Amino acid sequence: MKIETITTHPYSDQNPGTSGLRKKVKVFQQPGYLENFVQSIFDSLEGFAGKTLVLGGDGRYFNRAAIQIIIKIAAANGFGELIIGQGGLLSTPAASNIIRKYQAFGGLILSASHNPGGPDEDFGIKYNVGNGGPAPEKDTLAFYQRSQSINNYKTIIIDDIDLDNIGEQHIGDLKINIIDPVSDYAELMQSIFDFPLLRQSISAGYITLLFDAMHAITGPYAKRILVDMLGAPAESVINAQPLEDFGGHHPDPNLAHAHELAEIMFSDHAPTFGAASDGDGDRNMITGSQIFVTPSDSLAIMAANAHLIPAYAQGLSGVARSMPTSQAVDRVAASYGIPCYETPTGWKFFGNLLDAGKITLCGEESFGTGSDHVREKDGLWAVLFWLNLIARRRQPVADIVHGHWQKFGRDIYCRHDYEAVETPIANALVEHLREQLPKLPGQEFGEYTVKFADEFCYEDSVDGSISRNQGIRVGFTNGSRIVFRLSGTGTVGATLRIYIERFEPDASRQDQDAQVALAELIGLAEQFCEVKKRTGRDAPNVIT
Ligand code: G16
Repeated sequence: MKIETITTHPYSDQNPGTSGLRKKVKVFQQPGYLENFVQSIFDSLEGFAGKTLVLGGDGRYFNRAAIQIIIKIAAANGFGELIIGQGGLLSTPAASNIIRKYQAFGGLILSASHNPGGPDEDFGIKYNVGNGGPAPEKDTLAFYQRSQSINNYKTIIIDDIDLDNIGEQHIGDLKINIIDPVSDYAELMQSIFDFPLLRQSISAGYITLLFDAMHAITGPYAKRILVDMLGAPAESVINAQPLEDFGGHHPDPNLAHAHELAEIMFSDHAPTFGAASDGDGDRNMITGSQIFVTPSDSLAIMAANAHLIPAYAQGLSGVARSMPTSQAVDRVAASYGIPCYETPTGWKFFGNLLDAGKITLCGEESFGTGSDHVREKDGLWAVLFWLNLIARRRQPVADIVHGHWQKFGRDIYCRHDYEAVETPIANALVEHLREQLPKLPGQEFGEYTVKFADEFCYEDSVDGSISRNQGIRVGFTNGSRIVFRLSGTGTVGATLRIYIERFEPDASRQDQDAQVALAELIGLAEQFCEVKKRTGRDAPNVIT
C-alpha cells in the first residue's frame, strides 16, 4: 500500500455547526475540501492505528464518491478496519449502534439530515466518537482549528472499492467489511420492544399504520422491520426507495414537507398511526388519525409511559431536553420524581448524561427523540415506541395525547423559522436582543411579566465543560417562554428560530390552535426581535 502525501491549502469555512460540517455539494466538491476536513479530523485524534472506523451515509448525492475518498484517506492514516454499510448506506442511529456494538474507534457519518439533496443541494459529514455519539464541542473545535493550518493530506492510489457486495476485502493490512446496513439495527429494536405484541396488534387490524420514508434512508429499515418482521402490509411504507435527491423534496418530517402523509392522516380514511423520518433516519414525526403530536409532547408522553415498553419497564433514571424544547417533559419528571436536565440544542450534549447513566430518555423540539440504546436520536425507534404504546394502552393516539394533557397540563408550543436571512441582518438582530436583556426583567406586557431574560449558558454536570451563547431566553412569571436562536445547520445565510410556549392547565381550554393561543406571545417576540421589520418579510418560512 503506497501512501501519497498531497499538498493542499486550508479552507476558512470548515467550522462544524450543530451537527457536523454541512455545506452545498459544490462546496464539498472543491479540490481537497472533503479531504482536508477528513485529514483534519484524523490529525486531531489519537490512538486509532489498527482500529476500526465505521463509515456510511444517507445515500444522498455525493455519498458514494465521498465514501471512496474517505476509504483511501482512512487507509493511508493507518486504520485497521473499515465497517461500511452496503451501498455506502447507514442511517445515523444504525451507525451509532454499529460503532457501539463492534467497539469501533469512531465513525464518519455522511448526511445533511433533513436538508435537500442533489448536485445543487446539501451534503454533510460528522465524526462520532467511540460511544457512538457525535463528537463533543472540544473535538469539533480541534477539527476546525486543524483545518485552518492544514497543508497536506494522506491518501492511497487504488481503484474504487466495491461497496455493493457484502463481505470482506483487503487493501494491504486494512480490512474493509461491507455489511448489511439493517440487520444489527433490526436486532437492537427487537431487543427493546415487544415484537410479538406488535405483530399481533397489526395482524388483528387493531393497529393500522402508514410510514413515510421520504425517499430517504429509512425505507429499507422500515420495510424490513415494519413489513417483514411485524407483518404490516407492504403499502404501509411509502416513498421507501432511497433516492440521491429524495425525489426533489426536503426529507424533513413535518406537516409541511411530509404532506402526502399529513393529507392521509387528516382524511376520513386515516390509519390509526402515521409517522415519517428524515434524510438520515434520526428524526421522527408522529401523527394519529386527525392529530399531529408535537415533538415536545411526544417526548413527554414517551417519558410518562416508558414503563409500558419492555426495555424501560424498570423506569427511567432521568430525562433531558434541549433548552428550546417545551417544558412538558419537566412536568412528567417532577411528577415521577426523576431528574430532568436542560441542555443546549444538539444531540452531542446528551452523550455525557447518557454515558453516566443520569438519563434514559431525551429529546428535542426539532423532531428528535432517543434513549440510551444508542447515542443519536432515532426515528424508527420512536415509531416503534409509539406503536408499542398504542398496543399496550389500546387507545388511539388522540386519546393518549388528550389524556396526557388532562393529567399534566398542556404546554402549547410552536416554532417559527425565518430561513436564509442575510447574515449581517441576523447578527444585528441578535445584538439588538442582547442589548435588551438587562432591562427586561420586571417589565409587564399585557398579561405577561418578564421573570428573567438571559443568554443560555450550559455547564455539563459530568465533565464540567461550559457552552456559552446557546440561545436567548425570555421567561415570564406564568411559566411562558420565548426563545431566540440562530440555527447551526443551515447552509444559506442565517436561519432565525423563534420558539414560543405557554402552559395551559385548564382542560377545557387545551384544545386550542397553537397559533391562536400563542398570538400575544408571537406579537411580543416580534416586538423584541423585529425580524419582520428588519427583513421586510411578513411571515416565517416554516411553522412547526
Ligand atoms: C441537528 C442536531 C439537533 C438539532 C437540530 C437543529 O439535527 O442533531 O440536536 O436540534 O440539528 O439544529 P439547529 O436548530 O441548530 O438547526 P439533525 O437532524 O439536523 O442532524
